Amino acid sequence: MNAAPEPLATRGQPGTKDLAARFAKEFGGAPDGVWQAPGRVNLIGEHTDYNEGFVLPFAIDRTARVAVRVRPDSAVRLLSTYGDQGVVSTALDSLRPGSAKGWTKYPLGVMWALQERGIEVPGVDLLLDSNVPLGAGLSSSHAIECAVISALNELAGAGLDAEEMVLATQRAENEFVGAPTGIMDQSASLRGSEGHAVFLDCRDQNARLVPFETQPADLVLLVIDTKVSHSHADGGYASRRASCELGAEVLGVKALRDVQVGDLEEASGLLDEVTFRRVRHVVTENDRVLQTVELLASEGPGAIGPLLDASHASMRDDFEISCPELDLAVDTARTSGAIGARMTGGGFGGAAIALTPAALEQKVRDAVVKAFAEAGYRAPDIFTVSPAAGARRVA
Ligand code: GAF
Repeated sequence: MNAAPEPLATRGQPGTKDLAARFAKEFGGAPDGVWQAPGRVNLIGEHTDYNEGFVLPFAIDRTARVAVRVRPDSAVRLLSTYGDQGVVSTALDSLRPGSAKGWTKYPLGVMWALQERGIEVPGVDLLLDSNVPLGAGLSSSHAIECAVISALNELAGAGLDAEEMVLATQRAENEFVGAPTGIMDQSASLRGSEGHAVFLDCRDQNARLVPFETQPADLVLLVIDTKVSHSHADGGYASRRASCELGAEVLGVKALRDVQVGDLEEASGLLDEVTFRRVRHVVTENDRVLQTVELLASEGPGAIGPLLDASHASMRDDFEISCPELDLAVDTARTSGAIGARMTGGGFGGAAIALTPAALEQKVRDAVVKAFAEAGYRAPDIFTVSPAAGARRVA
């Protein structure tokens, strides 16, 4: 019987040499290279990306890595260091939306999307390793896609820039994987930089790196993974997106990005009650992103707590994408010392973030663990993150 794989969240990651050695053992011979891409935390700006609005995510120091070697034919052989699926073999010309299963959807989706762009993708052998927790709202799937597209862009000599890679991975997610997601996650993974958040205008992909360092302010950013697993290919994400599109149509704008906080009163008379609340979340969230960027520059991270709290309340009450575990994590973190907390990512499960004075980190951790135990919830996984480098070749 196989031993159960160690949970991703607690795994160390093999060094690039170890990954290359494992590749050689599984496939025979050395890989052409090793590429890595990080997961992300979104500081603020949720469900604004597909409304052509603003987001402020950062790349984290948890990464997906791929060791890849070009083959002389059009076969693809895929293996991961976790799970027990064994080598999955397929052919490039047989890739169709819906044809792949499990984690292989992500690398194969990227290959499919590149071919759809007219890029001649070579057959490859590929070994994946990742320590981005799966289903935790930290974008484990985009980390895989961004590592793979970085590798293939180079190996195929495609010469895509970050903007084009963002669009190709979005197409892989939307059409091949079937998740109607926006462009935030892959933008953070591809454009991330140590010590910075990525301030992205999702209308034109204009990106600016914004310094975000918690240490000098004696703060830590805690991630509380509730272990409530979610998928954006389920109906909740798509139905929120549909509400936003309906709201924009009724209000006569191209996207909700074009609605300002001052327009909300008038909008309330034009929209049904639920659509209005969805619209209000997006409009106020865009405004909170802009305020966060300004406050980070003028006063530093210690000033953004109330905006994080307001963002969570808006997602809980107006957008209705939180869940009891996320609310408990956020409320407990706040009452035990965090200066601001919110769920992060698409919602319906996953993780919360809590900006916490370093001196109170243990108190917050203990309080959250205790509250989860008392509520009868699964024990959460709690760890700190800081902004890390984006996707790159590491060997
Ligand atoms: C998920 C999606 F992938 C992003 O595009 C974004 O919409 C996010 O949910 C919500 O802000 O992570």
